[in-house]
Amino acid sequence: MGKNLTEKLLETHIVSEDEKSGVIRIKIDRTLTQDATGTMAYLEFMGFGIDKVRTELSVSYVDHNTLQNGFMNADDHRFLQTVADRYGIVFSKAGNGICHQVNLERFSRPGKTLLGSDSHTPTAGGIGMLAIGAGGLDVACAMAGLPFSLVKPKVVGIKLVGALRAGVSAKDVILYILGKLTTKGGVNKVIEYYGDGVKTLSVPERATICNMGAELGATSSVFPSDEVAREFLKSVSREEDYEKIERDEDSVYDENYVIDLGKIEPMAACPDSPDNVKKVSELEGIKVDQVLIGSCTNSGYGDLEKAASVLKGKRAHKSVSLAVAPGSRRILKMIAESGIEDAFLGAGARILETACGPCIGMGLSPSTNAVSLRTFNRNFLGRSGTMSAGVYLVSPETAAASAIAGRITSPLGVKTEKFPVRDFAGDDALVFFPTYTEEVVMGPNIKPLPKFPPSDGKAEGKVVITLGDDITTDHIMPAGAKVLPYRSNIEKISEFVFSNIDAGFSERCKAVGGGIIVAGKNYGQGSSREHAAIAPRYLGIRAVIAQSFARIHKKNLINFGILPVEADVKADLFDEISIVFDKTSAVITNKTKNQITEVPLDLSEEDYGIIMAGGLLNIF
Ligand code: MIC
Ligand code: SF4
Repeated sequence: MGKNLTEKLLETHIVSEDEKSGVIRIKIDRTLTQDATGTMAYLEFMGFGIDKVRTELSVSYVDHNTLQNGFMNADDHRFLQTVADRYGIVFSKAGNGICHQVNLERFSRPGKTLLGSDSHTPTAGGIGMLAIGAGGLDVACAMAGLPFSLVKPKVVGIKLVGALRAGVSAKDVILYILGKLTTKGGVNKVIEYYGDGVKTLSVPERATICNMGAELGATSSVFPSDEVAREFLKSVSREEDYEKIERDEDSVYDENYVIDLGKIEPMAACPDSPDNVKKVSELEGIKVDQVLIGSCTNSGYGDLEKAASVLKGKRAHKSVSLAVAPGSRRILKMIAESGIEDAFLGAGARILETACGPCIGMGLSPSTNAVSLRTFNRNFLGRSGTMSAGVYLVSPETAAASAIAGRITSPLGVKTEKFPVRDFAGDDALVFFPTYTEEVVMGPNIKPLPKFPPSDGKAEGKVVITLGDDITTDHIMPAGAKVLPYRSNIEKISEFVFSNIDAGFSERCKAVGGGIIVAGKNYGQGSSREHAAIAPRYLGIRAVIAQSFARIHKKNLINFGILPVEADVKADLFDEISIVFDKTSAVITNKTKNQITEVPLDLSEEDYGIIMAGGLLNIF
């Protein structure tokens, strides 16, 4: 029997496999960081005392905190640039673009593994990379040349047949999949796309689909590297990086689905979850206040071209605030040259910086109770910066058609126009290759990493919060303009833990000396931000008891010495809990309710060692 693409990518990188725990370790060829997670990752890396990164390529991007309201973000950027130069990392300066978009254009390579301290790193699966999101500490370890451990993923095969109809795009495909599989559907799985329909999708369209595999909770998503991939690499003057990598025809999958692209309709993820998906036709008529086009999901040339061709010669409705953030400087130059920018300007759009911007709540928060249509990938409560806003995730065509009408409008059947432009390699005006001459510069907001004591096999304390299902890292550790400047200052950022849903959380933890979090299913879905683990740990959290965890967050908890326990226990605020654990099991005693629950612990040997040490940093 032949091999599927995922098996091929894993087989060339596998270092070891533990059949008992199902954990594999793989070699990481390349790494990616962005500024909001990068400062911690590099502080951690520097702590290892290694002279130079040991990967074949590591790139540090600045794209999240570009607002610079105060000296803090700018200090972070300077720190990141000097660290990059000192340790052999390529630096992509603020203004060069969103990490995943720039990576695709400038640094992607089929067949390689990529570990990134951002959950949307799998975007690069659109060109046949095995790209995985992880916490900063895991990326720091990969930069130190260590293999990455993960649960051996199951492989889901999605066969694409047919072709998309006019007005329907790749975004609608992944939204359709999210509606079916949900935000829990991809945990510890790789989603692999194959079939004749694949050929009809460009690399950026494939990248859009892989990008939102993160919202499925998937370890990664992959498309084959075929002639379409070659053409893409040629268009960015990197044809020499092409390598054909495809599944064997007789390979099989753990789960199988078939999607007829011709039957997909424009879709929208309704507030407040990417899997709350409906057909746009069911939502038509809802009044729209804001339309934002951009983010690592839909900021490529083709996305902007589709939106511009709907908007060309028309004006956005007077009650709609329309803004566009191109994904990279290269795309900004291309849209300027091809007339796309003119179409946007003529429609009354604000052109934003090439960065994450409003996707991570850095500006453009909608008004009270507003309806905001975004081509982004996440609509978690409060992420836009406005708790009462209703955020819908849509395709560029739906965004543009709705901006004109001022109401949600289906673009089905709308033909889009080509705005031809010469192939554009972009330039490296904002890319800096290491010269090994800089001294690392640390501003006053960059604080040393906190130290945590080893464990004695017990986690005790009061329940400090009880939560339901699908708690996101945006609930745990909000982002946005107020909080992001403190990503390198754990003491300060810890004041904001759960602040959007429970304003008293950090004070309560301080009053009772930390304790235990009790939650439902899929705890920690969303971002890779390890701050959602370090900051609670700093506040004294010792264990999270949840019915299930999202992959990246579970690893982050372990890395910072918080015990993740999979159990369904009923507890109330301030109940006194004691957890006594060994390698394989935990006994949870709710002393207040006089209840004892024994559960198996889903930890590898390595994870257990990390928890007992009080976190991975104590092992180095
Ligand atoms: C996000 O989209 O939530 C982010 C901001 O890109 C995060 C990383 C972070 O919190 O810095 C992610 O997706 O990992
Ligand atoms: Fe940036 Fe948004 Fe993409 Fe995260 S999801 S990397 S914040 S554009």
